[in-house]
Amino acid sequence: MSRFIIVSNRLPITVKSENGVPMLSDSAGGLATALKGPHSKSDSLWIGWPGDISRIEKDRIHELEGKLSEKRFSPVYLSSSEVNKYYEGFSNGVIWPLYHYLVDKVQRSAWADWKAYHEVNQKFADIIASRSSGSDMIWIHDYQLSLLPGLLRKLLPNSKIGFFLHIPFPSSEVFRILPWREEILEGMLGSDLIGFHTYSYLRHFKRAVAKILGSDEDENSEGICINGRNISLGVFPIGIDVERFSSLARKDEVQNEIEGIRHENPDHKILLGVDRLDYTKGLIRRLMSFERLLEREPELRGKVKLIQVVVPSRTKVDSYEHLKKEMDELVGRINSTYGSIKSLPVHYLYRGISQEHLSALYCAADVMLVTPVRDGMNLVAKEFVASRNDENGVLILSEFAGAADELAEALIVNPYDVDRLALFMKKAILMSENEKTSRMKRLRERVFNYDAFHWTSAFVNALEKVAMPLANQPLVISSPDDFEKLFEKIKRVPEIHLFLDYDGTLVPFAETPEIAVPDKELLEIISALSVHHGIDLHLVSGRTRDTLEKWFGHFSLSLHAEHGFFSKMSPESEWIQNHHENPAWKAMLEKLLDEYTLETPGSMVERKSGGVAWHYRMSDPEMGVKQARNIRKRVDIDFQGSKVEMFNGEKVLEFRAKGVNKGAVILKTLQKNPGSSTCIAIGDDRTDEDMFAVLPPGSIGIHVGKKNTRAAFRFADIACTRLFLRKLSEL
Ligand code: ADQ
Repeated sequence: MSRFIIVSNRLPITVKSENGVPMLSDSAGGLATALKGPHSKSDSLWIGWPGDISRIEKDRIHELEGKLSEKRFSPVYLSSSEVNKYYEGFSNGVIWPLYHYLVDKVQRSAWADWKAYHEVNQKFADIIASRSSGSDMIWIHDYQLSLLPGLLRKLLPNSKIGFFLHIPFPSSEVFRILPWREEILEGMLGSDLIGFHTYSYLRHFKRAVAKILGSDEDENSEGICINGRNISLGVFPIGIDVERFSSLARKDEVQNEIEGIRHENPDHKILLGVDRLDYTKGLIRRLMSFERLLEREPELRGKVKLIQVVVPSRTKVDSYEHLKKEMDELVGRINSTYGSIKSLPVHYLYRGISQEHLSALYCAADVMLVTPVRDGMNLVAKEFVASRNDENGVLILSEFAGAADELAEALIVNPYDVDRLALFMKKAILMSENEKTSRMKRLRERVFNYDAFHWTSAFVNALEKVAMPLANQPLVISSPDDFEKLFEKIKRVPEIHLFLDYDGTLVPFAETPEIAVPDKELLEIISALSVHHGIDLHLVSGRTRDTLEKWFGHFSLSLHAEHGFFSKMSPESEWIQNHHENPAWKAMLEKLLDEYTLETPGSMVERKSGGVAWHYRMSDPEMGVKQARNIRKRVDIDFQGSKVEMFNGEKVLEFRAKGVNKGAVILKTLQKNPGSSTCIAIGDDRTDEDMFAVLPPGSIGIHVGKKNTRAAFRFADIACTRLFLRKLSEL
């Protein structure tokens, strides 16, 4: 029976030991609240690390497991060394700062913890696989587990896997600093659906995949097609439990506390900051801006107060310790410069506080400061808005928080601009009641409509809808044992027609077409195939006659140049032109392509007799795709009615006379040989699909690589093609 499985680094509970007896308390974190709904379904399971359990007596572990199992939690135990390396090291010392664009905060020592990161992700995969029925819906959370979808896909090919990244996905320019960028992208791409808080994180991810893994960037599609799989991408901004914050604010004890705070500060405007201690939260610049405000606006001294609550976090990491020291010093400096015997301008609490106290502070504040230098979303901003049933209070929000995409009615600020932030503080303090209410009303509408439950159901619904992986996918052929199955199909046939594409099928793509010369191994294979009595060998390529002649003219085989525009059936025969119109459009088209080549660094025009190709393999991937699209649009308009056909190959736009295609080569061969109709066609790109489309029954179509294809079989790479051909030549 399939079930719903949630996976996060931490389980949403804290394990305590009371005289050695394990006790569980629920955590009130945003993720725990948001996922309460799906986890309350009777058959769901939540898998994660239960935290440090070293204080639980050994013979009481089964008791802990019983309590966890009652809540349908399944533990992944981590040793202290694993926690140090996988969690504090690689996750928080490398990925966290890098994804928040704080490259100088990346811990060099944690670089070595990649291995542990990989191992713990594998440990999660093994445990999930052991608990899964094989066809579950699995939702994995966050950057600590970015390899998990890929590792799990190998163990559970038929499960639906979703992944949500709670932190930003940075620009590919920053992401590609990571030496393990391929592994991380491939890990995430094991999912069927990947969710981000904002559209720009999604774009950055898509760009990184195009740039690093070399997939074509299709701007019209919200997904990615790679490794023969379609992966959906989506924007799902996380929300909060709005009812909880709104009703907390109505509670008597909270109302009393609000009164108390106002009573103690009768003539003060209160600015509030509530953050985890983290260098991403912009704490130092926020304090500097507040200092600047007091410096510039003497009349506000003694009339404004900043309450800054900071919850300790990652206390063992050096940069956090350093930040704490810097905070202490800055608070000391501001208070000693602008404080008086009666009051201090900064009221600084370094501890976590209860949600009731938090609620009272949110309601008592005149101005809420949420000014991270980078933040995936930021829930504090939404908690503040949900708490303000009085439709009062001003939110100052960093443009670098994901929340800024949604909360446009806040005062949006660049947190690096200390002067401007100080100006915004003043503007917020002096804002009219009318403006405050009208802004807050609209903020509340957004926060209430897109709450935690909306977020969860949007993601789960999207995951339910994504296509089941592997359905109708070609069978992957990877070993000599697999080859045997193919050979079984053709062993009794006296002759097979073998059609081979060249670039991407027999040799890897080179930076420019001239470089991809056949090597010794390939020439040996071609030679063996060409003298085999049961094989009628055809090379069908987009290359020119001259090139094919130079490389393969001496073999006993048929050459088809320019996708079948020309053919040469044996070393002794002449080239024949299969299509006879004079391509009048060609000169005009070459002129147009030359113009685009000048504008597009890295691109080039390949001139052929019957057509022309525009290559953009060496161009910036995004620019290449964009320019190819522009060329297509121009050709659609300017060449309407002419006999030119255009199509996209592998980073190349091909133009040729209508009716010329590789499929026609197969049809012509079969016409000439009415008695034998078994074919094998092997190719890697769009032009080879024309061959697969016309293969007669009993034939074998093989796609090389990771794209979507109509071929029934798939080889992972060129090495596999070569091994197959060698074995075929030995049959
Ligand atoms: P965090 O970086 O932890 O989360 P955030 O979204 O601000 O950041 O959530 C912090 C939570 O801690 C809030 O619920 C807040 O109430 C609570 N909190 C903060 N200070 C506190 C204090 N002093 N006492 C008690 N509670 C306190 C990551 C990403 C975010 C993303 C979330 C959810 O970094 O960008 O919004 O995940 O996806």
